[in-house]
Amino acid sequence: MRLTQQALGARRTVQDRVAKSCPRMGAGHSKGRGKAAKASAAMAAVAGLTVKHVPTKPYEGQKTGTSGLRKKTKEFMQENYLANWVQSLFTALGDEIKGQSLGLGGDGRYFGKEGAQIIIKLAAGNGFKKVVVGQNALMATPAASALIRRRKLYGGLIMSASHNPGGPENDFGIKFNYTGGEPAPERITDKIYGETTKVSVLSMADIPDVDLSKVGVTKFGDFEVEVVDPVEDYLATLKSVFDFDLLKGFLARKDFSLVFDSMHAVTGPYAKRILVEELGAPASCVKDGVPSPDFNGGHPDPNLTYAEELVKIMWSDPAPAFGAASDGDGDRNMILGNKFFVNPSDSVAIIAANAQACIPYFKGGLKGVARSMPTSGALDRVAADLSVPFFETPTGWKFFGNLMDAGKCSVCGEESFGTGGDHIREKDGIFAVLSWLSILASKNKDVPEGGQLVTVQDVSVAHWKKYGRNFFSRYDYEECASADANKMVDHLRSVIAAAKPGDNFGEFTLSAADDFEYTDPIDGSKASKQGLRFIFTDGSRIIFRLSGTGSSGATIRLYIEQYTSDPAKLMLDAQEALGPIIKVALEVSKLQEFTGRTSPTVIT
Ligand code: VG1
Ligand code: CO
Repeated sequence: MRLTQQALGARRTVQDRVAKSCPRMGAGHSKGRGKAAKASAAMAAVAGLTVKHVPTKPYEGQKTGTSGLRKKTKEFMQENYLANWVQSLFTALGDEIKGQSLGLGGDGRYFGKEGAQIIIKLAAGNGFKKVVVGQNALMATPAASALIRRRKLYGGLIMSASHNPGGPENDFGIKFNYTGGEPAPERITDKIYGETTKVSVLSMADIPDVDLSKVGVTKFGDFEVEVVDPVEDYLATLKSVFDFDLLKGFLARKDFSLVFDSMHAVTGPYAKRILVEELGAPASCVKDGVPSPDFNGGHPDPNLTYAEELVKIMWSDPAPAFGAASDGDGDRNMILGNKFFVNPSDSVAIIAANAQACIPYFKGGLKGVARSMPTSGALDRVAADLSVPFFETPTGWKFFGNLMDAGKCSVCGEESFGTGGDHIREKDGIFAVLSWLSILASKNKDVPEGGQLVTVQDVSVAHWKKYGRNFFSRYDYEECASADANKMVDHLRSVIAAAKPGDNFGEFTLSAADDFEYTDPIDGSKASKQGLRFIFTDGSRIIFRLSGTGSSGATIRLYIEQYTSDPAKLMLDAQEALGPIIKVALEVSKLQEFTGRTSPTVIT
């Protein structure tokens, strides 16, 4: 092993940190010593490594939300904050991890590179044999899922706060994905939380920082770190799903053009490799394709508000035929046509309806489909039409994993710009883009160049004509005071408790009102309090939820849905069509009264 000057410097840094943290050992830590002794016995598993037992004290509130632990970057940068959570995870997993391989990467946000070094030392110190890490600590969330699956890793850690802004003043996050590449289920995240409340010692291998800028293997005794190209395994997975030749031929058409907005986040290198190098699109089609630690000061959330630059391009004249954006970690997507927005609830339904005909991976038909509860019922209609099983899960991708593992779900999605398939166990922004391009390629197969191209809008309108349209909108009220949001939720609970089927709410008649509860059909686990629902006799719905991904305050989400099969109404603007039911939602919740907010921060 060669140690560079930099690495030697880093070694001192680790030791300094260890020395610094020792004085924090108070009376409460005497118990920790006993644990440390136990830990050091177990550490013999990886030969040739010295493991330091760094005393630490629990931090409050290290509780996993909808998708991992997300906090302000500054909180994460406190001494041992990240290490405490990771150690708690490894402790929760127990002996299972000894001698295993761990995947690692992140969305490139501020503190990710430092975070990777801490995690590598903890992985080695806790008995992992190997860490497979993306070059420069980069790895899109769907790519991490693909990596875990392809390389049969024990699991992986993804450092990301997804669509939340990054940088020292904003957010950082981490989550664990399990052996199948799926986000850890609640039984694991609950265990991690339990450990974070009592963590007292960190087992850190005494090794220098690893150079993550170069692809290759570095060994420390029996432990090794492999730095990999973060696109490679993911690309191989996508090639097993899509017909790359068909896509390449389609993108070569002179009458078709596209723009992909990476929003200065992780998908830049993916879009360049996949769309440009593999599929032959011009390099100029990738917008803001260099990952930046603070996403260039932006909010890497692909919706009509935060991806406004892309929206401007798609509503200009002449506009490209196809536009897409993805979020910080590459699992969300927004699909646009020329002056046309595809609602994500429609997107998953349209992909499901066309999957068998247009995407080789699904050519045998779909095993089933699933959507999160607040997502519109457009997918339900496709499931009924295809006669395949349908599932309604709570918000968060972790609930789809069991269904997919059991072979009951091929395509699934969430209204929050999440779409995916069972090729991996995460939502997948580039999968959605390639799915749409496959649909367009296949529908335009017989259209001669210069002829009338079937557009994104044509595909969507044809879908509504066949199935009817589920108008859908989501109002987000970001960073409300938590106390105000909780009062509103309490109020809604009391309304629900008193409500009876047949009650009138404006022009709508109540069919049922409840707090959504889910029982996993595979393992029987229950998730309760997953969203307050008002379901009306015409199938319209009003849903309220508090976000579980924010890092401060409370974000209230209001979801509104109304179905029509009336051909005269199909082309209405969604906000216009939903006007009356939105009014009911605001009245019944007294949202303005409780929060003082007169308008939402983001409308989808
Ligand atoms: C939000 C979305 C949810 C999504 C989650 C993680 O959660 O509503 O559908 O799965 O973010 O997506 P919440 O609890 O804030 O509503 V990501 O791209 O942030 O990992
Ligand atoms: Co994301």
